[in-house]
Amino acid sequence: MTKEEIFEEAQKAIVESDANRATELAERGLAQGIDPLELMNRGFIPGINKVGELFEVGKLFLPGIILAAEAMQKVTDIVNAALPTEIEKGKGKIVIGTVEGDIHDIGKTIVVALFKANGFDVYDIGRDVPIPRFIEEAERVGADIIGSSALLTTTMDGQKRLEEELKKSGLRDKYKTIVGGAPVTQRWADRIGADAYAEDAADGIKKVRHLLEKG
Ligand code: B1M
Repeated sequence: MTKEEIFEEAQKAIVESDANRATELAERGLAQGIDPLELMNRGFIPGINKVGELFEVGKLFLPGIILAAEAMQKVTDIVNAALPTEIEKGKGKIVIGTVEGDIHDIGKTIVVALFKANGFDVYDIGRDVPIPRFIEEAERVGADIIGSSALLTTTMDGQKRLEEELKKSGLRDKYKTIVGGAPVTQRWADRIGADAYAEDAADGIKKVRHLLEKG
């Protein structure tokens, strides 16, 4: 199969919630030497985005998204495990989680895997994480950066509360913050006072490096 055919089939497998086919394609793509991130960005992620679109227009219902998400989770695990790892570790400590009220974590898992692969110490505190917990964990591990993910317009507010809580506790200058998630934008980051916004995992690496350089 050509690279383009794999991307096309990968997208289809997610839309059809065919976990077996999706994992087979992930393995095949990696064996053919396709870059893991390209495989996600051009194959599987467009598939899950399509699922979101079908849901939005009422052509697919919640059980359908759940099945597609399960298939997506499986391929994410396979592809993440194939990310080449930097030998040099200890480039910075990052606490990351999906905010309170939000259980979407596929994107965050990709971001976490890429951060780890690039030599950062990542403390993944999971999903549906109460805002104070982000700060507690950052204090506990001596983090440099706090990252939050939000996938719902209603839960983006948690990212704003994180900024407010940091200010209230006098810790705002101690940490850099980065926000991400499908509905999140640079404009939102500016509005709430986050230090950076990342569009995707690769952009996250760029932004985090920049934040650490700035000190
Ligand atoms: Co939900 N969901 N969902 N869902 N879901 C969306 C987000 C939605 C847009 C679908 C739609 O209507 N089109 C919609 C939100 C609408 C809105 O807010 N305006 C929606 C809804 C409504 C819901 C429920 C309310 C449905 C219901 O119950 N009626 C419910 C809410 C549950 C809750 O959280 N409380 C719900 C539930 C679910 C499932 C559980 C079934 C499942 C999630 C499973 C899981 O994550 N374990 C699910 C899914 C899969 C989706 C869609 C289809 C796909 C999300 C995804 O995984 N994308 C989604 C549609 C969409 O977003 N297009 C949808 C792929 C992933 C790789 O992308 O997460 O954006 P993403 O991450 C990217 C970047 O954003 C960035 O990098 C990642 C990699 O490139 N990024 C960061 C993310 N975080 C970052 C952090 C960073 C840096 C970059 O630094 C810290």
